[in-house]
Amino acid sequence: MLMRGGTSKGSYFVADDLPDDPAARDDLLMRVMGTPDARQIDGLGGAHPLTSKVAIVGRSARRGVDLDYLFLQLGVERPTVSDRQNCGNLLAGVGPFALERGLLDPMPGDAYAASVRVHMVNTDSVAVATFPILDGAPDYAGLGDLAERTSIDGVPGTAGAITLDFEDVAGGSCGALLPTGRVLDVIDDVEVTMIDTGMPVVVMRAADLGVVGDEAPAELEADDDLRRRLESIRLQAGPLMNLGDVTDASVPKLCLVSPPKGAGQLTTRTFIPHRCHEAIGVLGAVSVATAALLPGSPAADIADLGDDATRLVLEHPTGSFTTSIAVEVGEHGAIEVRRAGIVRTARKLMDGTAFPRR
Ligand code: NQM
Repeated sequence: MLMRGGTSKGSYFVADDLPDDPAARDDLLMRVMGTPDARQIDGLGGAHPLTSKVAIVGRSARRGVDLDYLFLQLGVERPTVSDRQNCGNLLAGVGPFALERGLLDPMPGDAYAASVRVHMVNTDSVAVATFPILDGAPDYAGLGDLAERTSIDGVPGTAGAITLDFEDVAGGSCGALLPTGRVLDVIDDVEVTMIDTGMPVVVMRAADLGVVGDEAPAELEADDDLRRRLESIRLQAGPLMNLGDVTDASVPKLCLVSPPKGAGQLTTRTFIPHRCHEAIGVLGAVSVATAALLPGSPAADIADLGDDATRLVLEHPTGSFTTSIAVEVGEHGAIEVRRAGIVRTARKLMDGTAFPRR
């Protein structure tokens, strides 16, 4: 099934329909998506990392968990399939997809919402996804009487709101919220925060890289000097973040922050890690928002925090993204992320048979 999940798009598969052997699975998926090819012309991929994504969903054997969700990022031009990052955007489609495929118990006819506990295999953490139901099926458009219709920046129109609440995401990839144990590090003379609240991100001031921070993604991508400096920082950050050699990895992401230009708390431009995101990733946003709440970080330095420090609005190239997180700094400086929640929408685009390239 082809679905839009948040501001991304991907192919969703039932785990049992794919080969068990990861190498055979990855080979099949590349042939389905048209990887490697800049245009992915011979497959279902959309020629951008945000549309070259796969979600693999199955019933979970874990107690207290309904579904297992494995996310795979497929390269576009390069023949890569990576499970080293999560995707909170595709997560929005996981519950509805599972209901469509009979991986969840049928919903009573009068149900108006379903809550599922999803084990995010990539980071071994749990998210609770709540999505609207109408006549026992996913209510993508939010047409039910009790459904809330919402719009998310980066996606035209409105749809039924899907809430995602993340539990225990901190350190899922790096082993700790702050893998170096510090809020502030310096790489190539640039002050950075290396952080992981479900997505490893290097957060730094746009001004320290010689840009304003509100440029269009295409303009930033065309800046060869900026890209070279960012890649140098990323390659050094990898081992420091316990990610090892990240030459071929899609993490860590790189986020350039600057003072808000509109009504938000912080302006962001995120490299994922080579293309500049047209918006911002879900868990990427949670990581950046967490950094903005940590005194002494470059993000906190310039964030314009309002009265409600648990609700942060991050501005991005196509609008803004609201995060709701609660961070507690203990007596000895131990930082704990108590809660992280966001709202997305998702939509079934096509359901059918894919014909992989031979
Ligand atoms: O950070 C893009 C996206 C993502 C990942 C990326 C995401 C997340 O927008 O949780 O959603 O950072 O590669 O889909």
